[in-house]
Amino acid sequence: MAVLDEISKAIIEGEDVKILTLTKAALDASVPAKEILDNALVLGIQKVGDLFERGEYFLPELVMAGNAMTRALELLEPILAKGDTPYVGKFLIGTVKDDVHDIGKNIFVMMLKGNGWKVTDLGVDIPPEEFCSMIEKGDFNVLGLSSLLTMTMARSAETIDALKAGGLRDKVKIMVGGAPVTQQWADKVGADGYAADAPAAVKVAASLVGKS
Ligand code: B12
Repeated sequence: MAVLDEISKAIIEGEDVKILTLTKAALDASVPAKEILDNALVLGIQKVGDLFERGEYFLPELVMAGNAMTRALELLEPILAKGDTPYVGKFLIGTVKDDVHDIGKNIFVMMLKGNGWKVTDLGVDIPPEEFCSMIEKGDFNVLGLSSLLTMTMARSAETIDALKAGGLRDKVKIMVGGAPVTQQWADKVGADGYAADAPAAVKVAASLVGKS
C-alpha cells in the first residue's frame, strides 16, 4: 500500500512532521492502526537499524528516525491502548539503567493496556533500586525489564539480583525483553518469561498470571 511505504520512508528519512500528516491520512482512510505499526513503522525503524549497522547511517540519523517513530506512535497510542478486555493485572515496566531505548517498550505498553493490564511505566534508564522500591511499595503482578543494548542486558540481571537480595523476588513475576535478549538468556538470569515481540509478550504475560 502506497501510504504505508511513504510512512516507512518518513521514518527512514527522519521526517517527524511529515510522518504525522501521513499517519493521520492513513487512519482517516481506515487503515488499521496495527497494520500501520507492523507494516510501516516497525519496518522503517528496522531498516534504519540495518543502515546504522552497515555504517551508512550515524547517530544523528538514528535520533531523527527515533523521534519520527515516537511521534507516529503517539497518534496510534489511543487506538492501540483501547480495548474491552476484562482486567488482567498490574504490570510495572521500564528500560534498564544506561539504556534510553523505549520505542519497543512503548509498543508493548500500548498492547498491554489494550489487553486488560493496568500499566505503570517508569520510563528509561531506571536503576535496580528504583525497580526494587516500586515492587516493595506496590502490588504488581509482573515486572518487565527492557534492554536494547548487549551491554545493558546485564542491568536486567543486576535488577533481578537486587530483587533477590531485598527478599522481593517472589513478590512478582519477571519478564525480560528487547532486541538482543533471548529465551536462553532469560533462563540464565532466572526470569519467568520472555518474548521476542509485543504480541507474543502480551500472551506470555497473561499466562504468568494464569489468564491465558
Ligand atoms: C531507534 C534506535 C535508537 C534511538 C532510540 C530512540 C528511542 N526513543 O527508543 C537512539 C538514537 C536514542 C539510539 C541510541 C543508541 N543506540 Co540504538 N538503535 C535504535 C534502533 C535503530 C531501533 C530500536 C527500535 O526501536 N526497534 C523497534 C522496536 C519495535 O523493536 P524492539 O525495541 O526490539 O522492541 C520489540 C521487542 O524487542 C519487544 N520488547 C521490547 N522491550 C521489551 C520488554 C519486555 C519485558 C518484553 C517481554 C518484550 C520487549 O517488544 C517490542 C515490540 O515488538 C536499533 C536497531 C535495531 N535493529 O533494533 C538501534 C540499536 C539498538 N542501537 C544500538 C546502539 C549501538 C546505540 C548507541 C550506543 C549508539 C551510539 N553510538 O551512541 C546509543 C545508545 C544510547 C543508550 N545509552 O541507550 C545498537 C545496539 C547494539 C547492541 N547489540 O548492543 C542497535 C542494535 C543498532 C545496531 N544495529 O548497531 N538508538
